[in-house]
Amino acid sequence: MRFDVLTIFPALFSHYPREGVLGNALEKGLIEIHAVNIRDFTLDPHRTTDDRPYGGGEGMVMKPEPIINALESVERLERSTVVLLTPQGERFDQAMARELAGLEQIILVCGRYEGIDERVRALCIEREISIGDYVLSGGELAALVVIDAVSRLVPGVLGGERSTEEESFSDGLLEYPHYTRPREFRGLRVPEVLLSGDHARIRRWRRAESLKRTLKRRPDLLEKADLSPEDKVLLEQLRDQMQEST
Ligand code: 9D3
Repeated sequence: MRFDVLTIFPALFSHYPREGVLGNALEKGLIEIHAVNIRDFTLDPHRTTDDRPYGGGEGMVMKPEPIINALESVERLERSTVVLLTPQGERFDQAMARELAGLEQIILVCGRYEGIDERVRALCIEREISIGDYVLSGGELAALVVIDAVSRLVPGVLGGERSTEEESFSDGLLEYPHYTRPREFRGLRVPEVLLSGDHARIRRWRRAESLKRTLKRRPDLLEKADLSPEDKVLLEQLRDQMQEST
């Protein structure tokens, strides 16, 4: 998977991806990240990337020429798409990450200021993505989020570690609680069942904890979750228990 990121802050893409899972993926050549400095594609002596909005108003708008020139400098692979990170985009989620992971190249355009000249959208942008309903200072952090989530789905990236199947959201539930040594920490003990060695019992306990957490914190996820008949019975019991305690 190849990511090309158009930004006025290319340095933001040098450190985060070099650590951890992404760092390993980069070293193995499973992913490539090319940060393209939009400022390098300005033609004026001041290297201007923004200008005042036609019609007036607050803030500045990113000029179209440097972005389009930067975009045209990027080598295009066969299966590629051009994405604009914007608060007006479609909400990014795991399903969208899976879809994007099927491509060979994702070109990510990061806006700053109030946004980009609308003609960049009209001419080049194939898809618009937002990572959620909060205000960021620009598209860069959102681009890193997309790069991280998509890279994890590239075959080979999650080598020895947990498979993608096992991860939260792949079956649509939140994860059960995790514990490691020591058995007792500041008076808090690891649940007995996890020390029992009874793997069937442990599996059932973890499933019940996942369902409990999801019901309590993210009931919206249960509608799309992958639930067995046993899960549904358990969920009904948990719902009844919640009713009793209120
Ligand atoms: C306070 C400025 N807002 C005026 C109504 C508009 C605005 C413009 C540019 C708000 C944020 C930004 C910069 N954000 C992004 O470019 C961005 C973003 C985000 O802010 N939240 C969630 N996902 C994304 S993707 C890109």
